Amino acid sequence: MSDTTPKSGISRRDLLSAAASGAALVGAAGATRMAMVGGATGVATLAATSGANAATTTANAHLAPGELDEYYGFWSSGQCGEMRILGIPSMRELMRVPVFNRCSATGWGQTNESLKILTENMSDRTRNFLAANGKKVHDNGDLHHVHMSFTEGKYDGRFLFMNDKANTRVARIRLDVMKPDKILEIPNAKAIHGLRPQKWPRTNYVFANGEDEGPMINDGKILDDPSQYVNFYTAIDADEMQVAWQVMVSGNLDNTDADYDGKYAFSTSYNSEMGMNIAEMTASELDHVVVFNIAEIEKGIAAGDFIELNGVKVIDGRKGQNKNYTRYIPIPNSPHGCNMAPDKKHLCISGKLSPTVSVIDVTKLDAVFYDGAEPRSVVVAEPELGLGPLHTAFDGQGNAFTTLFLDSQVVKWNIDKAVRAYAGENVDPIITKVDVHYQPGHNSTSMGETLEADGKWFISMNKFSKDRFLNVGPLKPENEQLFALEGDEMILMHDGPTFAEPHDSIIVHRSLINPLNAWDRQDPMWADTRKQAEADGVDIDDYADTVIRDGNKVRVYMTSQAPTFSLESFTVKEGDEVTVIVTNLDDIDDLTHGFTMGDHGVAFEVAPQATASATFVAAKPGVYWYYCQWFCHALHMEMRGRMLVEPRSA
Ligand code: RUQ
Ligand code: CUA
Repeated sequence: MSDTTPKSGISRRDLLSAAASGAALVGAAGATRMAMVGGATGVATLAATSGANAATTTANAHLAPGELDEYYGFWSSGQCGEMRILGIPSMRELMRVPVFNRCSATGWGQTNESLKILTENMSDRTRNFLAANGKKVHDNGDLHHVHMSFTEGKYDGRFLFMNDKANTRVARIRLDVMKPDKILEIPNAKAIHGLRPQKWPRTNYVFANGEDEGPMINDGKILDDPSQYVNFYTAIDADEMQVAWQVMVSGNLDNTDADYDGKYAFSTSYNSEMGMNIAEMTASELDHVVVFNIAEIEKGIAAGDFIELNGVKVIDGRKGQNKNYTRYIPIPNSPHGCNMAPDKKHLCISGKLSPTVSVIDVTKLDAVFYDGAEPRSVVVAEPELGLGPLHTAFDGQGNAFTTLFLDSQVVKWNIDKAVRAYAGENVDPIITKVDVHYQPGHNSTSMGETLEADGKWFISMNKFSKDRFLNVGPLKPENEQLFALEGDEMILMHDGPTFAEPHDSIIVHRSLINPLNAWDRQDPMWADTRKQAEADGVDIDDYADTVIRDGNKVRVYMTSQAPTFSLESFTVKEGDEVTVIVTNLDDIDDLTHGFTMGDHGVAFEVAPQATASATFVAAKPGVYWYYCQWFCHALHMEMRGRMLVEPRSA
């Protein structure tokens, strides 16, 4: 890596050597800031302390073969762009659900059904950009935050929502089939990072943070003039999956959460300076939390107090806007995590570059909006917990757990005691600290972001694994550590290596999740395909072996039933655009087939009772075997057929 010297005059080497002297981290905020930048080097000094927590416990994370987990874990995957499903407490990975990525196994990003979902809410600007690059969809995503829909502060088992920071998108997954049904490109905003569903009265909105600032209209007319850059906060209509409104704000938006009253939503903001490099971005000791007043914003929209940008109604909620849409609460220092406690009252803002968590009493916000109270008057505690606090989770019994990135620890602390200490009482809010391995980011507790937080399990999602596993080369997995929560103790039960890079997770009791074993034949996923079949006079709910020629378009309808496809072969002409439509007539639990066209880069999954299709141009004359790539039967290898591509001249 080159040792570049940024404009600020601080070289990368300076930053790294500042971080290396670990003892210097405590104290001056400036030193802490540098330590964050060079955080990776700090890891080297930490010794593994495995076994330190090996206390006896009645909790059991080991499930015997065949035993089912009590909880579902829904995991983000960061730059992999998929969502993952784990069983908790076993930490077994149960499924990967492609969302923003392209998946070789399932055909996500290739089947016509998935392409529709990936492209139907895409802007023309993006469509044209992709076409110029020979593509229909982005092949990557950066999925940080997965959260479930709520009804009255509790998970309601309908949908999961998630962000794509890389390409500014939000997706929704249906929990009945565990597949995305909507993917939305967010206009105006740049890089959707924090994302949370509204908790109360239900998830009418999904709130999404735009992390990077840019020109209000980003068409190349304004480039290197940061004074004209803005950020956008987006409220998405969760039922329609369309943008409801946006608020223009000052400062980068990082993480977000909503209250349990349906009144306010919140975002941490780590670059109130609107700086363009690290020195500028971290110059000020105080950044802020933006509070969004949902009813006032709705009123403002209804009253016409908005501008329209790319088809979206945008309210101006920047600092100094002098209206009741937003308030800016000063918080030290580049705050990151934004977590609403299940006591309905306390919002915990993790200080990142400050060793503190700022606790906001949300019942005091009305006074700030309507009675001119000082913004900081809502801060009712600011316990000093350790270095690099990033995210906070809750046990539903008044306690909080905060990850300390720099200290490689998790601290359990009591919210009420922190409030009393802030008021002057001589109490220590810290209950316990445990070492984690290493550099934790997010954490989560079982049901912890809902009114049903049960305080049984805790996950620390650690960015570094170092020496925890067999060495697999320079690229190491991350490490996720599962703790049982018992009384005041946190007992380490399990290390789970994981591929790049789950940021966040939720742990949901299995009683709330009840997916199908086979698709409903009328599922909307393939509604367009069904319409085309009807036009072609083909009944896709029944045995089909029909080839329809429509100019140089050829539609090949076939069905799968272990161990055969209904078509043993079909013939097309060189240059034909071929669409293969496969319906899986098998309805037995777990009897998935697949369709792979050899040497054509075409493959997709067809689960029980599903229909799926893919389109390609038959540009290579010859004989090509297609086969089922999902092991389905003793005669699975024999489940194949031929595509004969006649040369054009013939
Ligand atoms: S962030 S490690 Cu993308 Cu949720 Cu805090
Ligand atoms: Cu069908 Cu393998």
